[in-house]
Amino acid sequence: TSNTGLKLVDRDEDGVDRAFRADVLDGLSEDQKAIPARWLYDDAGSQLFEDITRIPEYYPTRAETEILERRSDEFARLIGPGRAVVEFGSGSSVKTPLLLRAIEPAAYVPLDISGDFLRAAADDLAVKFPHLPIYPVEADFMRKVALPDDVADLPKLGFFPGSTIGNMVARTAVNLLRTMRETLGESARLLIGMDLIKDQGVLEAAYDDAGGVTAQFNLNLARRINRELAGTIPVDDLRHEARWNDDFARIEMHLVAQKDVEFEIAGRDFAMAKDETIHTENSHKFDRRSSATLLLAGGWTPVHRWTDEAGRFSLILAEA
Ligand code: AVJ
Repeated sequence: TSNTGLKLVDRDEDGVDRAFRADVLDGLSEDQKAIPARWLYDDAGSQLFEDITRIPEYYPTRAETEILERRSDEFARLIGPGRAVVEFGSGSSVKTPLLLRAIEPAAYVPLDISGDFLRAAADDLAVKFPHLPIYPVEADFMRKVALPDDVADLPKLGFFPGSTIGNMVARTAVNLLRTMRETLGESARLLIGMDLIKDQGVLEAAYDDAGGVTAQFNLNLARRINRELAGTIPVDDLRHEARWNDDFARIEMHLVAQKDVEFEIAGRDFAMAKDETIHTENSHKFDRRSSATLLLAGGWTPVHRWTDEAGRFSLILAEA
C-alpha cells in the first residue's frame, strides 16, 4: 500500500524532486515532447486551477456543483447514510459539503499526496461538520491505500469529482478504477464526475479562456521547470494552445514554440523547432457509452447517472 510512512516526495541533495526531473527529461526527449499533467499542480498551478474554476468559459465546476446542489434527495435515496466517504483528492470546499449534507455519512476520509492541502481541507470541513469523524490520509491514491482501522467496518463511498479521471489515458484510468475498488473494499460504491463530449468550440474555449488564465496555468509548467530544474526555457517564446483531438475525444493542452528555440534543463540541452509543441495535458470527454465502458473495464457497474440542466457534465454512481 502507498501509505506506509515513506516520504511521498523523493528529493536529491539539492532538494530537486527526482520524479519531476526524470519525467521532464524523459518527456522532452520523446519525438512528441510531453510532460505528465500532474506536474502542472505546484502551489502556483493549484492556485491558477482554482482561478480557472471561476472563469466564465470553464463550465465543469459549475455544472457538477449544480448537480450536487439539485440532486441531494436522490443521493440520499440511492446512496443512503452510514457510509465512510473516501474522497480521492483533498476535496473542494464547495462540492464536498454538498455531498456530505445530502447523504449523512458515518465518516469522511480525504486522501491526498499533499499533506498541506489535506490538513487545510480537513480543518475546513471539521468546522462545517463538527460531529463528523474525519480521518485524513496522506497517500498516493494511484496505489492501494490502507484506510484507517476506524472505518474498517463501514461500507465505503468513493468520491472522485471534477472529471480528474479524464486527465488519464484509458490504461491509467482503468488501473486507477481497479485500485480504487481494492482500496474501498466490499460493497463499495463510487460517485465519479465525467465531463461530456460537446461542441468543439465550447470545449476549446473552456481550455483557452479569453482572460488567459488557462494559458498562465499551462505556461506555469515551463516556469516551474526553470525554477526547480535550473531550466532556461524561453517562456515568452511559448504559446498556450488547447486543441480538440477528435479521434481520442479529448482536449489537449500544448505549449507551442513560436520560433526555433534552444534551452537547457538540469544541464541537458534541448531544442524545439518553430511550431513544435510540448504536450502538457489531456482532458478526456465522454458520452453515455464510453463512460460506461471505462467504468466497467475498471470493475465498476454504473447504476445511476445525473447531468446538469444543460447536459454538459455527468456525475455517475457505480457499484463494485
Ligand atoms: C482538474 C483535470 C479537472 O481537465 O478540466 C482545467 C484541469 N486543465 N483547465 C480539466 C484543467 C485546464 C481540469 N481537471
